[in-house]
Amino acid sequence: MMMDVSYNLARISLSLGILLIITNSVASKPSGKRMNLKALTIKYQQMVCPNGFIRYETSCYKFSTMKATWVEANTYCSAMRASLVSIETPHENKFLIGHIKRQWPTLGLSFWTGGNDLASEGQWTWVANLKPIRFGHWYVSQPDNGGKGSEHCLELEKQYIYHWNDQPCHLLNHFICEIDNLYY
Ligand SMILES: [Ca+2]
Ligand SMILES: [Ca+2]
Repeated sequence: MMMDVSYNLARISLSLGILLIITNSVASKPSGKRMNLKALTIKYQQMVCPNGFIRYETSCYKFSTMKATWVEANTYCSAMRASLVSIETPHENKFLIGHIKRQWPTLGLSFWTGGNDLASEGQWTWVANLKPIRFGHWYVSQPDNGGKGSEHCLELEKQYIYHWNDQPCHLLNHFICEIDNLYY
């Protein structure tokens, strides 16, 4: 009886071993079809943004049509599997401002971004990844932590031609959500 059990276990081990060898050889030498499928999947993900979002480079953006506090805006973006926008390059900044100017040439709306120094005064980070803000497009003399030191959220300010400004987070602004890298 023990012999039988050992024999069967040995057979199972052998079968598993062969299966592993086959699996490894397939994985290490991907066929053309496998590679094409992966490339197609990535291409598809890069082409598609959810409804209401627009594409720029590797991100999708949604410009809100309503106003909210910074915290409400952040919650709204999260509900769409997005974050308040992180503006990490001059190109990205230029695209966002260009879009606002084209879409709302006369209305002049200010927009919340994900920038904030809520955790530590003067230490500006993006809410999406908590990374420090490196690139900056602040208006002259901003950030000034005005309003008796109550400005901890970063907006694109209409009065400053969409340069960056720190503003009290409880004020109502339009806002921009971003899905970065398109792997949502
Ligand atoms: Ca970004
Ligand atoms: Ca300010």
